[in-house]
Amino acid sequence: MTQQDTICATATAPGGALGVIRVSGPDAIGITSRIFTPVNGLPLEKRKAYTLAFGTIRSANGEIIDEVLVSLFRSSHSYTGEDSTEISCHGSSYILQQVLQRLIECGCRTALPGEYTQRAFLNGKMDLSQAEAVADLIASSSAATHRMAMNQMRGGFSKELVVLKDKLLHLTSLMELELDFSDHEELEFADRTELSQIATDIEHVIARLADSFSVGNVLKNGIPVAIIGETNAGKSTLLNALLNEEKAIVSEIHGTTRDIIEDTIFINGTLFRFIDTAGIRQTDDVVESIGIERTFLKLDQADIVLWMIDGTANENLEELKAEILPRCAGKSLIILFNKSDLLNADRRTCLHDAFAHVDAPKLFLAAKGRIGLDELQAQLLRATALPEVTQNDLIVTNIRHYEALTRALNSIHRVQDGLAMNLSGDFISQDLRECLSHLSEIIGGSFDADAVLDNIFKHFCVGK
Ligand SMILES: Nc1nc2c(ncn2[C@@H]2O[C@H](COP(=O)(O)OP(=O)(O)OP(=O)(O)O)[C@@H](O)[C@H]2O)c(=O)[nH]1
Ligand SMILES: [Mg+2]
Repeated sequence: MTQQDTICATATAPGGALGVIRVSGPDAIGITSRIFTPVNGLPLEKRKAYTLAFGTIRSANGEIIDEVLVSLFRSSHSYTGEDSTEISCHGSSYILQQVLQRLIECGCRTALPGEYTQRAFLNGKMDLSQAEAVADLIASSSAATHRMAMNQMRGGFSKELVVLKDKLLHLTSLMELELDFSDHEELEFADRTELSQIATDIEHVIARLADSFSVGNVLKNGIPVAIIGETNAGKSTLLNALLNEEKAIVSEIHGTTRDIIEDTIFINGTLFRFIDTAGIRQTDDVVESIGIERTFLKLDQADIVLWMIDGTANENLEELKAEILPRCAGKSLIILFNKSDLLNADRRTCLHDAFAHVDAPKLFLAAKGRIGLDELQAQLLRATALPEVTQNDLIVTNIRHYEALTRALNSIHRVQDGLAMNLSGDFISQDLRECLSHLSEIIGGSFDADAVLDNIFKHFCVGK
């Protein structure tokens, strides 16, 4: 990919009244000018930046394709940092296709996904964490995800990291000073207690940021809710009822679901990710066994566990209890007695008694008839204690950032240990440099630029 190219792409979603085509690169204004005839005759090249020009775009044989407005941006005061134009056309996909074709005939190439934002990063218009926030902002679907992305895009996270890096540089320079001049007995160095205090301050900030990922991840991807239980209990029926669509196959055959099926929905503004799993039972079937292993994996990863019990079945529940309950420690467990449409009062009492000693909310439900769903949703909301996110909160939502922070945290822990053990400054300096380099990865400093960049930007939509 070279920035010498001038690129073009539609920046708006299809179906609107307007469609905007973006052109960016060294020849953006020249190429746009070749296909555009301004009504007042003044060519784009002679116009000032941030102005709008009204005119027509014609096909190669002179036929008018559309009447358009062209906005003009000159480097470096544009989104990409390059000369750019934005052509506002009528939103017909035919028109947009024709205009793109004209641009390509005149020397543009089609932009790759995320290439505009990638150029903005490469031209120093934003750092990497801000560039990633652009994608998050476009994808944001709730007030919380919008606030987190907006804060990150406006550089909130980057600023905190710059302060952190300054502190680390300060500590590194104190360490290296000690190394370089340790022969000079007359010189006094910062004592190790002071260095430890600086390291502890740094550790607190990195740990706080890394910890915030558990909230950030849940807000962005939904609170993981695993629906588990014996086969035929009605788990897939419940998933479908919650999602309001026939997502999972439902049948009276035991062992219908063999793989994980998941989807997200908002309940009162909170995003939940429901995970339907393979029913738990003894089986010789190899594929089903793999599915059941995955059920336990999802159970372990979930924040909330819905244990669904077929109220009409006479399974040995004690065995299941021994298997499931210890794994639910630290999670919110909700017990669901399903098929309540078939249960008489005695059976209900019997089920209730069997679970009397289990400290969890219990609900009678008929997933098939959508009975009890409102109460279940209320319980789910009660089981969730997400903090209110303000635009100033720094919450890490990106797994790449989280991983870099975790590595930085390990390095700073080694620094702290080294100081506590009075290790030589050489070792400590090495860990400090590693910590710095991990933090640099987040905003895009010293790292294998090409590989990481391509990986990040390929997840963007074309036109951004
Ligand atoms: N009467 C009644 N039947 C139900 C209810 N919920 C589910 N069923 C039926 O129970 C059977 C099993 O439902 P599924 O949703 O496939 O059960 P599952 O727990 O996903 O089963 P596996 O995928 O095999 O683990 C189907 O025939 C459903 O129609 C209910 O509330 N009442
Ligand atoms: Mg199922």
